[in-house]
Amino acid sequence: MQLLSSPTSPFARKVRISLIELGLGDRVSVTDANPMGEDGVVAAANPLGKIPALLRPGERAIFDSTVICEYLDAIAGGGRLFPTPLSLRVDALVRHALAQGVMEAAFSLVMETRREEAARSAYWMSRWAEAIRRGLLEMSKREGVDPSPFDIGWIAQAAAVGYVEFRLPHLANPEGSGALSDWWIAAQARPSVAATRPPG
Ligand SMILES: N[C@@H](CCC(=O)N[C@@H](CS)C(=O)NCC(=O)O)C(=O)O
Repeated sequence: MQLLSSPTSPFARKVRISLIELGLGDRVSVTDANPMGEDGVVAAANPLGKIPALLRPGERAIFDSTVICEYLDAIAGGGRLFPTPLSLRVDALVRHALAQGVMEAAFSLVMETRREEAARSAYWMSRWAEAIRRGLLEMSKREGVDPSPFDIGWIAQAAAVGYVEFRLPHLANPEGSGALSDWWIAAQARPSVAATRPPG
Protein backbone atom coordinates (compact mmCIF):
# COMPACT_ATOMS: atom_id res chain seq x y z
CA MET A 1 0.00 0.00 0.00
CA GLN A 2 1.08 3.58 -0.59
CA LEU A 3 0.23 6.62 1.50
CA LEU A 4 0.01 9.95 -0.31
CA SER A 5 1.39 12.24 2.34
CA SER A 6 3.44 15.32 3.06
CA PRO A 7 5.99 15.94 5.81
CA THR A 8 4.08 19.01 7.03
CA SER A 9 0.44 17.87 6.86
CA PRO A 10 -1.00 17.27 10.36
CA PHE A 11 -3.68 14.97 8.90
CA ALA A 12 -1.01 12.85 7.22
CA ARG A 13 1.04 12.91 10.44
CA LYS A 14 -1.93 11.39 12.26
CA VAL A 15 -1.78 8.44 9.84
CA ARG A 16 2.03 8.21 9.97
CA ILE A 17 1.99 8.10 13.79
CA SER A 18 -0.73 5.43 13.61
CA LEU A 19 1.34 3.31 11.21
CA ILE A 20 4.26 3.28 13.64
CA GLU A 21 2.10 2.71 16.72
CA LEU A 22 0.44 -0.26 15.00
CA GLY A 23 3.72 -1.72 13.71
CA LEU A 24 2.53 -1.50 10.11
CA GLY A 25 5.39 0.65 8.78
CA ASP A 26 6.66 -2.10 6.49
CA ARG A 27 3.22 -2.61 4.86
CA VAL A 28 2.85 0.98 3.64
CA SER A 29 5.27 3.17 1.70
CA VAL A 30 4.95 6.89 2.32
CA THR A 31 5.09 9.11 -0.80
CA ASP A 32 5.16 12.90 -0.80
CA ALA A 33 2.30 14.38 -2.83
CA ASN A 34 1.30 18.01 -3.25
CA PRO A 35 -2.45 18.54 -3.00
CA MET A 36 -2.02 22.01 -4.51
CA GLY A 37 -0.01 20.62 -7.46
CA GLU A 38 -1.35 20.39 -11.01
CA ASP A 39 -0.30 16.80 -11.70
CA GLY A 40 -3.68 15.30 -10.69
CA VAL A 41 -2.09 12.57 -8.55
CA VAL A 42 -3.95 13.51 -5.39
CA ALA A 43 -7.28 14.15 -7.13
CA ALA A 44 -7.07 10.74 -8.82
CA ALA A 45 -6.96 9.12 -5.37
CA ASN A 46 -9.27 11.52 -3.58
CA PRO A 47 -11.76 13.58 -5.61
CA LEU A 48 -11.66 16.18 -2.84
CA GLY A 49 -8.01 16.81 -3.77
CA LYS A 50 -6.71 16.32 -0.23
CA ILE A 51 -4.02 14.28 1.43
CA PRO A 52 -3.67 11.85 3.07
CA ALA A 53 -5.00 9.10 0.81
CA LEU A 54 -4.13 5.42 1.03
CA LEU A 55 -3.65 3.61 -2.29
CA ARG A 56 -4.29 -0.13 -2.27
CA PRO A 57 -3.35 -2.39 -5.20
CA GLY A 58 -6.48 -3.38 -7.13
CA GLU A 59 -8.79 -1.71 -4.64
CA ARG A 60 -10.39 1.65 -4.10
CA ALA A 61 -8.22 4.31 -2.42
CA ILE A 62 -9.14 5.22 1.15
CA PHE A 63 -9.56 8.75 2.47
CA ASP A 64 -9.73 10.74 4.76
CA SER A 65 -7.21 10.47 7.62
CA THR A 66 -9.73 9.14 10.14
CA VAL A 67 -11.01 6.42 7.82
CA ILE A 68 -7.43 5.42 6.97
CA CYS A 69 -6.58 5.16 10.69
CA GLU A 70 -9.67 3.06 11.37
CA TYR A 71 -8.80 0.77 8.45
CA LEU A 72 -5.20 0.39 9.66
CA ASP A 73 -6.37 -0.33 13.19
CA ALA A 74 -8.65 -3.07 11.82
CA ILE A 75 -5.96 -4.77 9.74
CA ALA A 76 -3.65 -4.68 12.76
CA GLY A 77 -6.20 -6.69 14.73
CA GLY A 78 -8.59 -3.94 15.87
CA GLY A 79 -9.37 -2.10 19.06
CA ARG A 80 -6.00 -0.43 19.68
CA LEU A 81 -6.51 3.05 18.23
CA PHE A 82 -10.31 2.89 18.35
CA PRO A 83 -11.12 1.12 21.64
CA THR A 84 -14.17 -1.14 21.60
CA PRO A 85 -15.77 -0.52 25.03
CA LEU A 86 -18.28 2.26 24.42
CA SER A 87 -17.18 4.68 27.15
CA LEU A 88 -13.50 4.43 26.14
CA ARG A 89 -14.40 4.71 22.46
CA VAL A 90 -16.53 7.82 22.91
CA ASP A 91 -13.86 9.43 25.06
CA ALA A 92 -11.19 8.74 22.40
CA LEU A 93 -13.47 9.96 19.60
CA VAL A 94 -14.32 13.22 21.36
CA ARG A 95 -10.62 13.92 22.01
CA HIS A 96 -10.04 13.10 18.35
CA ALA A 97 -12.83 15.45 17.22
CA LEU A 98 -11.36 18.27 19.30
CA ALA A 99 -7.88 17.75 17.87
CA GLN A 100 -9.18 17.34 14.31
CA GLY A 101 -11.06 20.63 14.71
CA VAL A 102 -7.89 22.38 15.90
CA MET A 103 -6.03 20.99 12.86
CA GLU A 104 -8.77 22.20 10.52
CA ALA A 105 -8.86 25.68 12.06
CA ALA A 106 -5.05 25.90 12.04
CA PHE A 107 -4.76 24.72 8.42
CA SER A 108 -7.45 27.21 7.31
CA LEU A 109 -5.69 30.02 9.17
CA VAL A 110 -2.32 29.17 7.62
CA MET A 111 -3.86 29.06 4.13
CA GLU A 112 -5.66 32.35 4.69
CA THR A 113 -2.45 34.09 5.73
CA ARG A 114 -0.92 32.96 2.42
CA ARG A 115 -3.52 34.90 0.44
CA GLU A 116 -3.01 38.53 -0.53
CA GLU A 117 -3.72 40.74 2.45
CA ALA A 118 -6.70 42.42 0.77
CA ALA A 119 -8.34 39.04 0.13
CA ARG A 120 -8.06 37.78 3.72
CA SER A 121 -11.06 37.62 6.04
CA ALA A 122 -10.23 39.19 9.40
CA TYR A 123 -13.50 37.73 10.73
CA TRP A 124 -12.60 34.12 9.86
CA MET A 125 -8.98 34.50 10.90
CA SER A 126 -9.98 35.63 14.36
CA ARG A 127 -12.65 32.92 14.60
CA TRP A 128 -10.11 30.21 13.70
CA ALA A 129 -7.55 31.64 16.14
CA GLU A 130 -10.18 31.56 18.90
CA ALA A 131 -11.13 27.96 18.07
CA ILE A 132 -7.44 27.02 18.32
CA ARG A 133 -7.07 28.85 21.65
CA ARG A 134 -10.17 27.23 23.16
CA GLY A 135 -9.26 23.84 21.70
CA LEU A 136 -5.77 23.88 23.23
CA LEU A 137 -7.20 24.99 26.58
CA GLU A 138 -9.71 22.15 26.50
CA MET A 139 -6.92 19.69 25.71
CA SER A 140 -4.95 20.98 28.67
CA LYS A 141 -7.91 20.19 30.97
CA ARG A 142 -7.97 16.53 29.92
CA GLU A 143 -6.18 13.92 31.93
CA GLY A 144 -3.51 11.94 30.15
CA VAL A 145 -0.05 13.37 30.77
CA ASP A 146 1.06 9.77 30.35
CA PRO A 147 -1.64 8.57 27.96
CA SER A 148 -1.84 4.85 27.72
CA PRO A 149 -2.91 3.39 25.40
CA PHE A 150 -1.98 6.02 22.82
CA ASP A 151 -5.35 5.91 21.07
CA ILE A 152 -6.63 7.90 18.07
CA GLY A 153 -7.52 10.84 20.34
CA TRP A 154 -3.96 11.21 21.67
CA ILE A 155 -2.48 10.62 18.21
CA ALA A 156 -4.64 13.39 16.73
CA GLN A 157 -3.77 15.64 19.67
CA ALA A 158 -0.05 15.15 18.98
CA ALA A 159 -0.56 15.99 15.29
CA ALA A 160 -2.62 19.09 16.16
CA VAL A 161 -0.31 20.47 18.85
CA GLY A 162 2.73 19.79 16.65
CA TYR A 163 1.15 21.61 13.71
CA VAL A 164 0.19 24.69 15.73
CA GLU A 165 3.70 24.80 17.20
CA PHE A 166 5.22 24.42 13.71
CA ARG A 167 3.07 26.88 11.71
CA LEU A 168 1.49 29.17 14.31
CA PRO A 169 3.95 29.29 17.23
CA HIS A 170 2.41 32.52 18.56
CA LEU A 171 -0.82 30.57 19.23
CA ALA A 172 0.79 27.42 20.63
CA ASN A 173 0.84 28.23 24.35
CA PRO A 174 -2.32 30.11 25.34
CA GLU A 175 -2.46 31.24 28.94
CA GLY A 176 -3.62 28.41 31.18
CA SER A 177 -2.40 25.58 28.93
CA GLY A 178 0.56 24.51 31.11
CA ALA A 179 -0.77 20.95 31.52
CA LEU A 180 -0.83 20.58 27.75
CA SER A 181 2.84 21.65 27.53
CA ASP A 182 3.70 18.89 30.02
CA TRP A 183 1.70 16.40 27.99
CA TRP A 184 3.42 17.51 24.78
CA ILE A 185 6.90 17.08 26.24
CA ALA A 186 6.04 13.49 27.23
CA ALA A 187 4.29 12.76 23.91
CA GLN A 188 7.29 13.89 21.86
CA ALA A 189 9.43 11.23 23.54
CA ARG A 190 7.35 8.52 21.85
CA PRO A 191 9.22 7.11 18.84
CA SER A 192 6.13 7.50 16.60
CA VAL A 193 5.81 11.21 17.41
CA ALA A 194 9.56 11.88 17.27
CA ALA A 195 9.92 10.14 13.87
CA THR A 196 7.16 12.20 12.26
CA ARG A 197 8.23 15.70 13.30
CA PRO A 198 7.74 18.29 10.57
CA PRO A 199 11.03 19.42 9.01
CA GLY A 200 12.85 22.58 9.99
N1 LIG B 1 -10.53 15.87 6.65
C1 LIG B 1 -9.31 15.60 5.91
C2 LIG B 1 -8.49 16.89 5.81
C3 LIG B 1 -7.28 16.71 4.93
C4 LIG B 1 -6.67 18.04 4.52
O1 LIG B 1 -7.28 19.12 4.63
N2 LIG B 1 -5.44 17.96 3.99
C5 LIG B 1 -4.79 19.15 3.49
C6 LIG B 1 -3.27 19.05 3.67
S1 LIG B 1 -2.82 19.35 5.35
C7 LIG B 1 -5.04 19.23 2.00
O2 LIG B 1 -4.76 18.30 1.29
N3 LIG B 1 -5.61 20.36 1.55
C8 LIG B 1 -5.84 20.61 0.17
C9 LIG B 1 -7.12 21.33 -0.03
O3 LIG B 1 -7.79 21.67 0.97
O4 LIG B 1 -7.47 21.58 -1.20
C10 LIG B 1 -8.52 14.49 6.60
O5 LIG B 1 -8.66 14.34 7.84
O6 LIG B 1 -7.81 13.74 5.92
